[in-house]
Amino acid sequence: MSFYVMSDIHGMYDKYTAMLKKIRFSDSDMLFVLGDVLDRGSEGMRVLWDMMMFPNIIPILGNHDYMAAQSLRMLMQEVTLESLQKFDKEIMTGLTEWAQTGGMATIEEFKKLDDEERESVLDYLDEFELFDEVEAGGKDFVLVHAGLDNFSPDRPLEDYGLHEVLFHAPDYSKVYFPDKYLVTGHRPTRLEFEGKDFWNADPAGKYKDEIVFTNNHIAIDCGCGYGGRLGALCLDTLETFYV
Ligand SMILES: [Mn+2]
Repeated sequence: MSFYVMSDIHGMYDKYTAMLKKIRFSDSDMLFVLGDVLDRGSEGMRVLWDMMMFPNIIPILGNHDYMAAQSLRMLMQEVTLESLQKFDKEIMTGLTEWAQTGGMATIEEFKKLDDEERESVLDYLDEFELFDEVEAGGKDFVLVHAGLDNFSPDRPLEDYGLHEVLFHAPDYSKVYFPDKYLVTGHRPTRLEFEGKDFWNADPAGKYKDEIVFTNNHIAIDCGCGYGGRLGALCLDTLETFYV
């Protein structure tokens, strides 16, 4: 059996299924998906639906999955005087931010589900963990989508709040855990390590879009949602895979 991680699938169903094939994912393996399954690409719901069928896929929450879950629950609410009174600037800002960062693709797909499917998807999103820890191949790993903001070596992982693990990339120039690897997604490695051309897809292959190992960090977002690649890592062997 092997442990695998991938992250930031961003609705790219074909890359996700191709990756499962590539790593020969089996019932005895375990895969941690480090968030941002949804938004940007057009088939995030389809990826979620597939993940739900695997008891050995462990989902960890990303900021996009969180924003989507919050916003979709809001949109599903029946409009009443009471619901309108609760609708404030913060909620409006949340919806706008989500729409501007790829949420429309998710809404389009969500509309096509029936009521029961919508509930199943939202229930599944509620199960996503904020972090996980695993030992594989004699090494210890902390798995989180972005975080850990306001890091201190003395802080237990349970102490970090939602916003501290979802929205802020770590400082990759610093070692956080001398005896563990911190595995993160969230920021494409092309942005963090290769350049600053965040938005443009790159048909010319300017970016390598590779998993980066540095200072006991492993950054695994290979820009799948930006026209780059989906990366996966086998934790036991540290072997990398790309689609
Ligand atoms: Mn993210």
